[in-house]
Amino acid sequence: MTGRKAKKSIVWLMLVVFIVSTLQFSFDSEAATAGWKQDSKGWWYQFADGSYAKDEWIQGHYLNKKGYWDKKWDGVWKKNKTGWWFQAGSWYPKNQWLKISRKEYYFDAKGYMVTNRWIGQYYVNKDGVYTKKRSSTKPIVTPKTTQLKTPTYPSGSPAAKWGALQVKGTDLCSASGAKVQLKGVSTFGITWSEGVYNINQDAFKTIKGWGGNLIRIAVYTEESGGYCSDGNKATLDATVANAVSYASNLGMYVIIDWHILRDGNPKTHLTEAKQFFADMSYKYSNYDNVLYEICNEPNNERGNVSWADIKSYADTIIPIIRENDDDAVILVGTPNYSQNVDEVAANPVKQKKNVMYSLHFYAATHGDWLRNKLKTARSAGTPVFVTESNICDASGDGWIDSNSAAAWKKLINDNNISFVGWSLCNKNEKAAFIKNSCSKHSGWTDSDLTETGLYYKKWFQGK
Ligand code: IDC
Repeated sequence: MTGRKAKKSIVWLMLVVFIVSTLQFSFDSEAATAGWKQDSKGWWYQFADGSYAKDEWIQGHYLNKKGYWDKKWDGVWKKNKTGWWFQAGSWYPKNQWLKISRKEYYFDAKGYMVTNRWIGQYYVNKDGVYTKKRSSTKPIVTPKTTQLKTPTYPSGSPAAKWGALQVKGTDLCSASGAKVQLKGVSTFGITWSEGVYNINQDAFKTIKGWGGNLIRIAVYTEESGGYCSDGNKATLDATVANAVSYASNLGMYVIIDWHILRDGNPKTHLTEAKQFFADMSYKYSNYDNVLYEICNEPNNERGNVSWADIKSYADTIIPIIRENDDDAVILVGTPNYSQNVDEVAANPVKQKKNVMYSLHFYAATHGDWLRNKLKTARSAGTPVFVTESNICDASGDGWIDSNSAAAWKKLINDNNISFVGWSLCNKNEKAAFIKNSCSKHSGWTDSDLTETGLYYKKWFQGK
């Protein structure tokens, strides 16, 4: 190497070092200066990580495939009765994905933004935003239902005020994060006329008038007329649909309850359960007021059913619901007729988001020992929802224990726990809300109600 060349290389080396260090410097400083940039070719947009926007919209401006602003495609979100679309100049997207403000949206054949649905392997949530991908193009269970449009809840109603509920810690909360207490009634089994009689708009309105904000629909599985025995599925589906629409028209929340009982093990009718929840969660994925109770009361009538068995069932059903609805509240039954909520904490379900666990009490049978399970569960971080209860004994008849009822009420109210009373019927049993002598199917006055019915009415009223 000649002297001159050596000098030259030192100069080059110094230059390289200088460039590298300024590059380093500029990368660091880029972090602080993300935003619009301009060069001789036009405007472009840089992100905090140093990368730049291309083939996407930022603040309504289209950055083309090379990353430069192309004014003629400036875009804006628009909305009509059918839904949202994105108008970019004179064009709007159809049957395609679009990246807007760093989020991926899908637009249907008519150009409307799609919500709560799988587009092939990709899922868009209720805001229309792509959130997740599954490994296969096929759903776990293909729904056989049609997805319904987002309902409009009456203004000021519970569903309009609170929106899509969420679980935070052990609490049920509104979409905006405030603690809420759902309180309501369960229909009697929709498999029977006593149940169906009181499923009508006025009946639910009467409950709402008492301060109730929740209806639970008891879909028995194995009992006579049940979904998995000799019941007519189409009729039962229609009854569920009616009940959901009445509740939704009133802006009340509604639990679709897979009422296992005699079947004991939730896996007894696993195939039907999978299809049922695929169907319901697809149909109602746009409904913020629908909750899913996946097994009423697991029990040992057909051999031991442990929490591990229930958990394994839940870990099968929850992903099926989540494929269609990524945020609905899901209620999971617990061992021994939904009593052992204290067993959950050691081994909760896999997908924990917006999952709560059911506790059922019948005050005359279940005393301090069951209240203690509730306390233990909550202190261990388990969110509990009382999806069924009564002030009488567990047979649904027998006697009423006012002291135990008062203790339950206090514990539940003190902890803002959501609860449901069993049941809205006039059957000749203590658990019924309506006197056997009353044949009205709505608009019940105090003299039409049983001791149980009056108790819950007052409870809803905050008395
Ligand atoms: C009962 C009804 C009763 C009906 C029976 C069918 O009150 O009229 O004949 O179901 O098996 C539960 C169950 C709920 C029971 C209720 C009262 O979830 O289905 O309803 N109960 O026994 N758990 C504890 C009590």
